[in-house]
Amino acid sequence: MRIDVITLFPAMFQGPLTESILQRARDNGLLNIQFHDLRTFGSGNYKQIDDRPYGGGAGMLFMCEPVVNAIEKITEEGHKTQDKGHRPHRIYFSPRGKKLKQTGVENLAKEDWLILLCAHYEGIDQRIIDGGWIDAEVSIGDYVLTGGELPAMVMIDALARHIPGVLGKDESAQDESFSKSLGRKKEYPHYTRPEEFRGLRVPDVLLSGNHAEIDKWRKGNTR
Ligand code: 4GX
Repeated sequence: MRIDVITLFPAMFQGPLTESILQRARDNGLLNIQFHDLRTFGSGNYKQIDDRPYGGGAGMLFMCEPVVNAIEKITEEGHKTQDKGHRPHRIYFSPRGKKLKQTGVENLAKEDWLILLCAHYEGIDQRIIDGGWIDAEVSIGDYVLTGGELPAMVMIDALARHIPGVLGKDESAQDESFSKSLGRKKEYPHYTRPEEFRGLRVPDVLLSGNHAEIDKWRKGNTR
């Protein structure tokens, strides 16, 4: 999967996306993430990308021109290596968006090209959405963050796990929380050695070796 991220702060993505499973996926060519600094699409000596809202009020908004130029340039560049019928799925992160759920993550993992727009301040000029440059407005939860960068990282992390080959055998996404096999419920509790810790025992059934009973116990202990 190719993911193009539009952000004013590409350095924020260093760390979360350069360790462990995600870095391994990038090294293996399963995940190709490119960052695009919105500032480079700004106009004038100051490379302006934001302005004050019409009607007044606090905060600044990303302007139409730099954002649309960024989306169009990324799309055109992509068409040099992929055919033109190939369209990126363009996502904008906002608390107004549709709540991200595991089923949505699984569907997104089927895409092979995403553009993620990370806004700061009060968001973006609505005409970027109304004009058809955004396919989906997504929220990661009902709270307000300082920008769309953390939501982008959360989405990339959640969907990378569903790209075939990203998880190893021991990291399978099969029986985990919200999976189809667990009826979209939250996972059962887990225990490891020792059998007793400060008087707290591991449930007997898990030590029994009876896999039918263990399965029954696990299915009965989801939430
Ligand atoms: N889930 N943020 C977007 C800018 C903004 C402000 C107001 C629209 C209206 C968020 C979230 C989130 C912070 C990203 C504000 N956009 N994004 N940003 N919760 O809080 O996705």
